Amino acid sequence: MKIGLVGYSGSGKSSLFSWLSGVTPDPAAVNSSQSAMALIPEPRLEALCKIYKPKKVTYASMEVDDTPGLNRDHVGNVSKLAYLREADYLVCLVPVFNGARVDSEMQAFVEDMILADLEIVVNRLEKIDEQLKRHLPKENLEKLQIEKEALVVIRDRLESGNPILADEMSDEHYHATRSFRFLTEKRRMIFVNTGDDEVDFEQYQRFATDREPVLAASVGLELELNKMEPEEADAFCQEMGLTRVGRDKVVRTIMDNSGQMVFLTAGEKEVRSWLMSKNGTALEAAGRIHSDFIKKFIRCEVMSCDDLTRLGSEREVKSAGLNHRETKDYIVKEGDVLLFHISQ
Ligand SMILES: Nc1nc2c(ncn2[C@@H]2O[C@H](COP(=O)(O)OP(=O)(O)OP(=O)(O)O)[C@@H](O)[C@H]2O)c(=O)[nH]1
Ligand SMILES: [Mg+2]
Repeated sequence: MKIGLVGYSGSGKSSLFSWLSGVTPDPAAVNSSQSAMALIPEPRLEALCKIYKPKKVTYASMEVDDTPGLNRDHVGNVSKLAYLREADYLVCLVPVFNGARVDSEMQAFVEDMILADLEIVVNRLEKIDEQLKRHLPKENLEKLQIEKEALVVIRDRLESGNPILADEMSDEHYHATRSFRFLTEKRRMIFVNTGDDEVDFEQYQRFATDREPVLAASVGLELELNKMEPEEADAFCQEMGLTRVGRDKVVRTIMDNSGQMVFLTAGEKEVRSWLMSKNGTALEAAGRIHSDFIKKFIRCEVMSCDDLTRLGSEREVKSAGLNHRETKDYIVKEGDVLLFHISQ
């Protein structure tokens, strides 16, 4: 899953990208998108290591994409937003540290996304109309007509200033248009980039809705503190009266809001955390490890990481009857430790 960082110029996207991934964006590539992996903090891995003493420990990571800054005068934003088509989830930065207002910034941003989607819809409708003038096989004709019907509904919504809502579309219309990967249809959150001296991060929750959760942190301050030793950073904050949100909370909130969760695998060779979609099945989890596992899946054994670390060994979990065998349809829970049985 790709997390697209988006916002107007100077909103702190590249700073957030560096802070989360530890990678400095290439200044020569500021006009396109750049991606890097951000490790997901996972204290439970340390607890599992004490039990298994593995040769290797691997943390799950999520892909974050830095994208070109949008212009406040809207010029050129349609092509800049094209870099976000591939993103699965949008983190929209609002630079409160330089005076931006959350509501007006988000309104402008949605307007830019509407314009970008509208351009795609209008161009495609023109092409469809040209094709419809030709003689087409019945099957192709019907397909094009359904696509046109769906795009007209979408165009009308966008022209009246409303984003596309996938859950309001019929299945037929959704399938006919989902390959466009409309920006206004993507799930998103607001990232309020506060001033360094912010102490009340919770106040920004008043802008949160079900569709747009809010997270606030001072990216500039966090990036600076990141360069220090942890004790030094704490002492500095205390002395200056500064409050930090911390990378762990930010990464896990983005992970959670984007609909992802962690499952674990553990053995003497490797202890590892993995990301998967919330409410995903054991088969999907197996596919995260190796695509071959999907075909070869027989069953999986499940323990909760909490039980395992509390009781101290697999044997204890088993003798307490707390492990269970599951089929491919099992809905994986956050923090499950999974062992897959696959055919040879
Ligand atoms: N005071 C303060 N400055 C910040 C913060 N975040 C970013 N900045 C500064 O704002 C400027 C722009 O930050 P970037 O991270 O490059 O912003 P961007 O969104 O990538 O900008 P573009 O790539 O031009 O769109 C830099 O000088 C940062 O040091 C913050 O939280 N507080
Ligand atoms: Mg940048």
